[in-house]
Amino acid sequence: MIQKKICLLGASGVGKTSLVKQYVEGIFSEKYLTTIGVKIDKKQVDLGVEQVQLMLWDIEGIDRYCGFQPKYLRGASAYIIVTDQTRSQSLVEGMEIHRMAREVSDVPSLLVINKCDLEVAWHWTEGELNGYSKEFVGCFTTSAKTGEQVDDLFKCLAQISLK
Ligand SMILES: Nc1nc2c(ncn2[C@@H]2O[C@H](COP(=O)(O)OP(=O)(O)OP(=O)(O)O)[C@@H](O)[C@H]2O)c(=O)[nH]1
Ligand SMILES: [Mg+2]
Repeated sequence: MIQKKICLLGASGVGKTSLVKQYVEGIFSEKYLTTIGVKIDKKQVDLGVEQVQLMLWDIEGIDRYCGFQPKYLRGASAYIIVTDQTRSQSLVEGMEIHRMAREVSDVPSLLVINKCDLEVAWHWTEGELNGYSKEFVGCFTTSAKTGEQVDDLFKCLAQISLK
């Protein structure tokens, strides 16, 4: 079976670990345990014509305490930039991380707007968001809590990782 490495990048607390937990284990917890370093999970995706084993690299939040570490992207077939729609700054930081990732990798990437079960508390208009989305292969609005669009997101990642 083909194995594909996928990296989850983003500011801290946006829900990277929760998205993986929801996808792999089908569970969600309100408790916040920050990731140190990286945690790797696996899940098999059935794409009909092909079975893909995703290796999900859940990387610690990139912020003023933990800088961007290009080494994590080595060998990745795709990455996602996760943002939190209740925090404007998480999109600004996400775009900055995307810029840094682009310097070392040209693999396809998706923009993820997470916590869609909560009220939108950022000031981006649809037009501005479309502008940001243009820099990615696609954009998903997810909830690690309800599971909304979580399976679709990872299925899409499996598909783009094969290209
Ligand atoms: N309501 C809601 N809460 C969420 C969602 N995703 C994550 N959370 C909460 O947000 C907090 C942070 O979630 P994590 O998944 O640990 O975030 P992270 O991006 O892995 O954080 P770091 O490892 O520190 O970078 C936790 O309290 C989660 O319960 C979501 O979709 N909806
Ligand atoms: Mg985490």
